[in-house]
Amino acid sequence: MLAASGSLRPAVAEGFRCGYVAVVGRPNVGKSTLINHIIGEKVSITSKKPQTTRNRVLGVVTKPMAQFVFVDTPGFQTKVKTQLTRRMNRSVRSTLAEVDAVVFVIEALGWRPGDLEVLSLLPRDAKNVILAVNKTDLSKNRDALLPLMAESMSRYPFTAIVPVSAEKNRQLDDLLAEIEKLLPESVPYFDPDLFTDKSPRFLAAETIREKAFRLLGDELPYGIAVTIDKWAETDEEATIIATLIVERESHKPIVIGEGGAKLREISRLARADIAEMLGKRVYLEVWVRVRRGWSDDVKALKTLGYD
Ligand SMILES: Nc1nc2c(ncn2[C@@H]2O[C@H](COP(=O)(O)OP(=O)(O)OP(=O)(O)O)[C@@H](O)[C@H]2O)c(=O)[nH]1
Ligand SMILES: [Mg+2]
Repeated sequence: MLAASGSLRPAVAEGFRCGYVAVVGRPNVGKSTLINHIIGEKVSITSKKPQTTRNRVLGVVTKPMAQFVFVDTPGFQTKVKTQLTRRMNRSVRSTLAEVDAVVFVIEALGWRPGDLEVLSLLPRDAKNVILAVNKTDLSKNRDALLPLMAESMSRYPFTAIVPVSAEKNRQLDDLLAEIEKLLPESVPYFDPDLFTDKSPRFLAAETIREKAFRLLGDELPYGIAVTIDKWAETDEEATIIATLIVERESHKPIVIGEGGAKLREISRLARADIAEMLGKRVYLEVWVRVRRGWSDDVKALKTLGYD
């Protein structure tokens, strides 16, 4: 459609809405899973372990009458204070100030002290905060949701409360409908075909980190980062060389595993996901390197992309 001024404008329906939606909550409540399942693409890695998400990741979904630009944020946490967690918390705070709507996520099993800490970051008079009560598939008794909703309203004046199961894709459309009401009328910000702002390179590095998070024991993963050292692509295949960075010499054998078994498994699973994402054959080589205390080292964080 050619506008009167002569400039090209996208043809959007009258009343089309578009806006930024922050998804916040304490670690591990299912923020990234929720965004991935709403979008239908893997834009943000997930794991059973808290503090999986480290960067702000955009996930975009375009419906007939609205475009939602989700901002996945790291789970806000107060226990471990390194330069990395400080940066993660700062990104949650700054995101809150910039968005049109906020989806605050808790688990259906009830409020926890960590949830209240995140809640205290929200302005008291905001009229754009929706509570998503996630993991409803885990609560055996659906009646327990009613008192939980009442308790939630006494804690904060949420605009709406929507029980969902991100994992089982339950009531995600209801959540979208509530969010849509909060978005301003606008042309879409992004090409409707696009679903994230992140490059395949970033997503590949994150995929390797996800497999390490999922396959390694409890303590190690927080000290893991991934760099992509080589990326060469043709139409048919991609050759990727990556390094898993650990914080201590003693971590190296744990990541490598007996006879290299652990590292091979991390590589195998990551390669399969990356091949699916790129739609081509992938040759992936993963090395392990020690960078002492990187998560508390400002310079190291910068080179690893966590600034
Ligand atoms: N049963 C169940 N598990 C879920 C649901 N949504 C997420 N999970 C699980 O909860 C865990 C944490 O999910 P994530 O999406 O990584 O959580 P997060 O809030 O992004 O975590 P951080 O990035 O660490 O803050 C994973 O093991 C998910 O599979 C759900 O609806 N039901
Ligand atoms: Mg996450």
